[in-house]
Amino acid sequence: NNHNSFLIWFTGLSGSGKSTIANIVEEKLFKKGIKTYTLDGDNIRSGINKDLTFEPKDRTENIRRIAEVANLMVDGGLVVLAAFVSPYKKDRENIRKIVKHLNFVEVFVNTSLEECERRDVKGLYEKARKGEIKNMTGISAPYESPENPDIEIETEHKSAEENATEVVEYVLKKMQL
Ligand code: GGZ
Repeated sequence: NNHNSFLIWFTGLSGSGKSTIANIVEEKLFKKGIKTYTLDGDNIRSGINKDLTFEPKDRTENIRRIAEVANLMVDGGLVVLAAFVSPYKKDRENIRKIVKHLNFVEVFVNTSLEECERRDVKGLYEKARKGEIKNMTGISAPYESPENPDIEIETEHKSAEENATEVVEYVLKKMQL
């Protein structure tokens, strides 16, 4: 294990901006010569976790598998960025147990439901309001906000660029670079 490898975990509602910020963080770390990999719904729920739904027990299993995979990647020396709704406090606590807690940074992308619903990039909120999809986080499924995240991000008055810079500075400080 390597003290310069990390798991940076972004949690927040659908449409909160997790992936957008994670992608900018990745670019900034790349420019510093740091090797990264981003795990998100696009590469996980279409592959290793394509058997899982959005039912509570499947979300728990989703997060568990991702944490195990991320742990292997961190062991391999990467900075891993993970962007998942990860709505349950218990599941997020389990991530800390799976990875060594010193190598774990929890980032709460705290965009309000109102704002996520206003953005509704994928039209999921509208569908959920109409009852066309069930278990939609914030509408028909819970989101348990982190009480003590390492970083809490506000996206309504701050740009993704500014927020990514904050995350990068935090991580570089932890790496003592
Ligand atoms: C929440 C859903 C749902 C439901 C599909 N609830 O904004 P997105 O589209 O790209 O991100 C969301 C993603 C959530 O998958 P995760 O693996 O991150 O969820 S969890 O950590 O809770 O397991 C959203 C889309 O999938 N999506 N249906 N019902 N988000």
